[in-house]
Amino acid sequence: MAIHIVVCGMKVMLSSHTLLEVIIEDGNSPQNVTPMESTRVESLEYGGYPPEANSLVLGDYVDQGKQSIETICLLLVYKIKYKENFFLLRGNHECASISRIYGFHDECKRRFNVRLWRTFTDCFNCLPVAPLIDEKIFCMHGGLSPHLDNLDQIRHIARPVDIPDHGLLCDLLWADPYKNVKDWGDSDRGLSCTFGADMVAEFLQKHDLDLVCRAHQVMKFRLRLTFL
Ligand SMILES: [Mn+2]
Repeated sequence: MAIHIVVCGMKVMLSSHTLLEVIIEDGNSPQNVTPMESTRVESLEYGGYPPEANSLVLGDYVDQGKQSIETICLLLVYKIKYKENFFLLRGNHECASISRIYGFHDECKRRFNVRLWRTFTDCFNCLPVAPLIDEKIFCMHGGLSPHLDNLDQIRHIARPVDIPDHGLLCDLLWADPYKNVKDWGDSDRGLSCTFGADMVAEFLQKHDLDLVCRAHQVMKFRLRLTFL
């Protein structure tokens, strides 16, 4: 059953673009824009479940506890059933090299088999990486990238694709904002980079956007406006 859900989910993911473009119509705005790391599926209780509420979930569905299989399967089923109301994008844990080490591989092996984990990683390689909401709000799991000059670069990332250890796709999934540092910097994570408020302001102005929205760091109160 799980394999069937994953294969179905993979097809649905590939049918959407790498740069997801979501246009808000009346009653169509995402009530949930949710990083999964801190609260996981429970966070849907704040904004509502599909199809009554629309959700955009910002990645890291696996490696976060003992029931990652249930979490990712439920989210994939929501996506399969409510394609227009429910949007998933890729977190840095939706990757073979990370989920191999941080728990998801072992969970699949213990409860089912390694083949299931491999099928999941094939599906992860198909997830979209950066939604653009109403042409004004740019989202990703990690952050901005010094390699990102034009949003077409994201549109042109072909999938299935593994997450590389440097470059645009790596930064979109791994970069972090730094409050009191300007420009681009080295990340303590050992890959990707950090970016300051000046880089966000420049990016927003250049692309005529209002907001960058990301996940990747656990927030005590679910949400923090880093650069306001
Ligand atoms: Mn993350």
